Amino acid sequence: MEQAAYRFCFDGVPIRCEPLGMGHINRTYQIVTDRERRYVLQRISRTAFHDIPGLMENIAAVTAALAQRSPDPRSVLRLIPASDGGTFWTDGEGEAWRAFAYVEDSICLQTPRDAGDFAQSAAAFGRFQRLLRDFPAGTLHETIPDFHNTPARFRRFRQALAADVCGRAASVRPEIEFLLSREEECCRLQALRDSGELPLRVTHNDTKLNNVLLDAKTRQALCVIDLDTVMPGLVAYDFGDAIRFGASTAAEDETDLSRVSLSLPMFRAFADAFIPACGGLTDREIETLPLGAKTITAEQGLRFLTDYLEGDVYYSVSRPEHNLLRARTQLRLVADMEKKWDGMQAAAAPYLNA
Ligand code: GN1
Ligand code: MG
Repeated sequence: MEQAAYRFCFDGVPIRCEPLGMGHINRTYQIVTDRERRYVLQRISRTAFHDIPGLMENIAAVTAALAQRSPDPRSVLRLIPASDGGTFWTDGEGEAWRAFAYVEDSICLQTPRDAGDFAQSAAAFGRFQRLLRDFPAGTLHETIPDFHNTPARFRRFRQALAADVCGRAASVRPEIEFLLSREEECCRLQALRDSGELPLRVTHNDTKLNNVLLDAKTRQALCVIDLDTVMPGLVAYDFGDAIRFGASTAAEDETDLSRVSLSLPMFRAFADAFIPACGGLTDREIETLPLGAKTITAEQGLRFLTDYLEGDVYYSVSRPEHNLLRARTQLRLVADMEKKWDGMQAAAAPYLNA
């Protein structure tokens, strides 16, 4: 990491470096230079991303398009070129590094303080999508193929189950049954995508609350970050992933499952800010937003459980059962969504045009 810190066109010489953020995939550091400039330095996960030039091309193109369409420089991530002029630098071990300007006076939340914070993240993700409406989606590389293809996620899950390389499957039977019994419903969105009933848009695909920066003073939405998974997708994915994380009453790895539930007020606050900010959604898209929340939550449970079965190779974990704990919170949330299904649908209904 020390080496990487000297390979970018920073203003000044790096004098401090410390870990930053709570991402599960890349390693992130904050760099401070002798000219008191701050930067974000990231090592991009090779486990998650197999086409790093393609990924960086996406980020360069998307940030350039956003910068053209938004006047405030703090509202868009700014890539810092490597000393050789490239968008990333590869070290002697083949690890790829990139750098961004640090967005000054910003905060990144793990939990919303109130519905206002959550609505701000909704406005930011909605705006992100609206600004990229005319972006040529076909030019984007698919950085993780089948990222939110739920049927494909179920196929991989079954493979992990059959291989059971860590001998963990027998101890998670209830979780396995829970997911398999919801497979049909959770594959519906993909069918609507395949049939063209739902339009493809440029989506972020990882819309956790901690992937938005808010202004530290005003708590207004500033900037959408973590652009690794910007790809063509369904609006329901972005809605769903945001709800799964930010409208849960507990953390993603809460150990006391009785604390995990869906907050309907938070769900409504998100829908009320997100739908208008996207603008121009079709009725079919609006109708399927609750299904997006359920599908992405179940899919996330499936992904955590798959990683648990495969021996924790994808998500960073800080204890042995971490992925299992995370999977359990997701399933608990799905079960609670089933109880609150009518309320979820009622929140989207006022936005239908017809
Ligand atoms: C990962 O990198 P981070 O922590 O923002 C993951 C998301 C998951 C999330 C679960 C590329 O996001 O898809 O929803 O963890 N990103 C990738 O917290 O797999
Ligand atoms: Mg992130």
